[in-house]
Amino acid sequence: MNGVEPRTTTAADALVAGVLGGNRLLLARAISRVENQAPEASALLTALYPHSGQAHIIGVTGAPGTGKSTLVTALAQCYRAAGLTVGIVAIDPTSPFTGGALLGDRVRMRALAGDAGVFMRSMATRGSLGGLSKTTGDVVTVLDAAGFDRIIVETVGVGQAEVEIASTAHTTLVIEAPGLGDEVQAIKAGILEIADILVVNKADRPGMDRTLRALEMMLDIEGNGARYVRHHGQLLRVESPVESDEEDRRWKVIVMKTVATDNTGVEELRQRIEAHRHWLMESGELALRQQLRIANTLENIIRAELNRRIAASIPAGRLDELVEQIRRRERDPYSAAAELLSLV
Ligand SMILES: Nc1nc2c(ncn2[C@@H]2O[C@H](COP(=O)(O)OP(=O)(O)OP(=O)(O)O)[C@@H](O)[C@H]2O)c(=O)[nH]1
Ligand SMILES: [Mg+2]
Repeated sequence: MNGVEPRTTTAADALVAGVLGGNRLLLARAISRVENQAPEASALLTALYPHSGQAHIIGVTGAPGTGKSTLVTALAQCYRAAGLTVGIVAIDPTSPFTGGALLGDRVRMRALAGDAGVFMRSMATRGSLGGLSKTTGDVVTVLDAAGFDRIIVETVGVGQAEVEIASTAHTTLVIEAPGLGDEVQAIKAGILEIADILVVNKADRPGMDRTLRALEMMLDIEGNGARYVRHHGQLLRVESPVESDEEDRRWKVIVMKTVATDNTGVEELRQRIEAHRHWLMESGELALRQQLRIANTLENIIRAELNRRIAASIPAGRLDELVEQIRRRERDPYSAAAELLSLV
């Protein structure tokens, strides 16, 4: 014992009591500790974890500017009207939750900010070194333990982020908007595979029908019943792979239209999310998603700890030395990696 341990535990205890007791200031502080990976973070998470597991987690992803933050705000208002509490995590360096939003959006967000049933948090993506997924999961765990009924996680859909959100969320919404060349983008990112609900936001904008049709056509081809398979980049028809009663039990991915700025379609979207939640529970799919989430959490924790150990145990300058030796072909990267790993 060096005296550090008990002090850390006490600090964590006070935060745990605050989070469980609904103290917003302590909740905000607890989230900061987790986000900054403070010394008490893992004691905090260990104590909070048994209180988590009640919230329904909703992932919201899509290309920049499709209206995700606006839609999340509108959705949160609908949940409040339905009597449920909402935690919001926005992983977004340019988030209007922290500034940059139009005045109308800010007024709406401020209305939410004054509501004890809503808690919003923006997280920066910079300097995350691949640990963003873990930190997000940890922040969700804190909000979950704090008792929020629904937790909405917004990420900008570029590359890996949208795939990761699907392993963090129970229900994943993919947001598209007219006129962004979305049709092509959606295919490229394989975004349909992760969507439980597809949303065309900005339905008041020109080109909406075209986007809607393109998405529905792709769903017909690719999703909902797997009547086609991909083979060397081509879609091939598979003859009746699914029994009809089995087909009835499947979740049907549909395309929904919203105008987040005036709430059009947002209550319908909320109801569809709730329908998905019920389907998850009744079909047994919820257990599968929980397994996926837990496996993902465990892997993230191990990865983060290994990264920390690697960074802590490799002497400063040794990596650069090795790189130079390898460049001169005096060493090879395989034995160099083995040498470095032996230090960990
Ligand atoms: N016309 C119209 N504008 C919208 C709608 N939803 C959002 N907007 C506007 O679109 C702009 C971008 O909205 P955001 O909510 O910041 O979009 P975002 O997807 O969160 O953006 P990033 O987080 O930067 O990727 C804002 O000016 C919104 O007011 C909509 O349904 N219709
Ligand atoms: Mg946003």
